Amino acid sequence: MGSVALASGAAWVLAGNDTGTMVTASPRLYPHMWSWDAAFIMVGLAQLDVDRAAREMETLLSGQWADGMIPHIVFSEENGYFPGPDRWQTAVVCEHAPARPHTSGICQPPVHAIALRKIVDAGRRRSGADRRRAESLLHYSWPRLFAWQRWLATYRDPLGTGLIAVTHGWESGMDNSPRWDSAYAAVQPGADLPPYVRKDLDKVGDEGERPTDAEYDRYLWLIEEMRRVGYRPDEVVRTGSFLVGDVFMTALFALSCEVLAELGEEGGQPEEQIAQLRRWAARSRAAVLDTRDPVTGLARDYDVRAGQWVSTPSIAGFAPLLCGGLDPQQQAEMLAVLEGPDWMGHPDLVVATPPTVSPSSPHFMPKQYWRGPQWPVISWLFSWAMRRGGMYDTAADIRAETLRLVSDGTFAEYYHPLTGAPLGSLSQSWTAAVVLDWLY
Ligand code: 9WN
Repeated sequence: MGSVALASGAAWVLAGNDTGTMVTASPRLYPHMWSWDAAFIMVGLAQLDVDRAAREMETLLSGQWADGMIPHIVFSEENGYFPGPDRWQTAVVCEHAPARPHTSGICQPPVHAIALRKIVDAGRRRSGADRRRAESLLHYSWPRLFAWQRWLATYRDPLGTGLIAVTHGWESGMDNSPRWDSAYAAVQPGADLPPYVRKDLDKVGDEGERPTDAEYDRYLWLIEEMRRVGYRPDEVVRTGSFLVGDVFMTALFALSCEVLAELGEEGGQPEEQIAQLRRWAARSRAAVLDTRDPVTGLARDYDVRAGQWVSTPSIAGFAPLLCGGLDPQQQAEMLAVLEGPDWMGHPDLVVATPPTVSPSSPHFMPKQYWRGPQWPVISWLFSWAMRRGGMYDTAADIRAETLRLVSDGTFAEYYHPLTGAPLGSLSQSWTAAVVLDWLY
């Protein structure tokens, strides 16, 4: 499929998934708004329609909790996803959760400042109404995104080092990555876990593309633990069975603090808050660099409950390339590993984009969700951050190769790295959105 057809196909996917106030993450599997999906969707919408992109941000922020957390799901009126509002019961047990819209009680990676950057830039490139809309969105969103970053810095830095922790694998956005296997192995679902029925399995081509039932029991048990402590962020961190310093999330936190600080300078926001964002960014960037494995040089997560590093290699190992901070020599070395034969340069890959797990690893499962497939949205994120960090060649290569991967026009959630077959949900909004950004 050529670029024009691909761009119209991508716009068609976003229009098809648009309920009017939200573009759902996908038509059947995910009929709601997911926090980090929404940010990438805004990046695509900004190219098409600044006002529509701005409304997407407003819908997301309508679900923001009173304490600043942006929840990982803002629910639509659809009933096709489990766990839905009845299971989460956030507004029933937590005073910070809005009564409407219904929301989940955990968060996802903070990439929203990037979306705001894209909408503001798109508005400024145009004139009149678009420019005014973007400036007023900046004014409206900035304090809210600041509150979101502050929530993470306040509640999710249990070690006090700037390494941002997740309390559920879903918060990382990489639900069943082998990064979380050891931490999940220690989660013992209680005998009183209320029964449930999954709704995801009949919506993908093959059940083997989704997490297992044993994994789901743990996902649901962690939510049950949180519900029982009223989703109070300090209690969740103090008592939950799962607490891992997530190096990928931390890098995105640092990156977003910088981007938000820049937007704040342009938009005349309070100097003290801008300075605070820069301090958080510096601290978390340093925390990312401190996680590097002395042998492989790759960044690692830290299991706070077990008190140990998680050395399982995954795409998250390259987190320093997202937030910067490496010296030129170290950066060149890390890029060489990423582009080398264990990762993007692996001879069996159909396209040279980062797989979520190295095909050389014993953990590699080529069609299983976050255990090996290539995710176009992750490629976009690396490419965007690399351009920002001056790694132009790799950024351009990743863009070109991902566009080759998605030229089948299915806009799949993820792709089989050894065959290029589309996997998971088709017509996935964030895949369409990042393609649009690349083609405009
Ligand atoms: C749970 C929506 C989301 C993405 C995540 C991806 C997947 C949900 C699920 O779908 O997670 O949050 O039910 O599998 O892992 O990154 O935001 O696209």
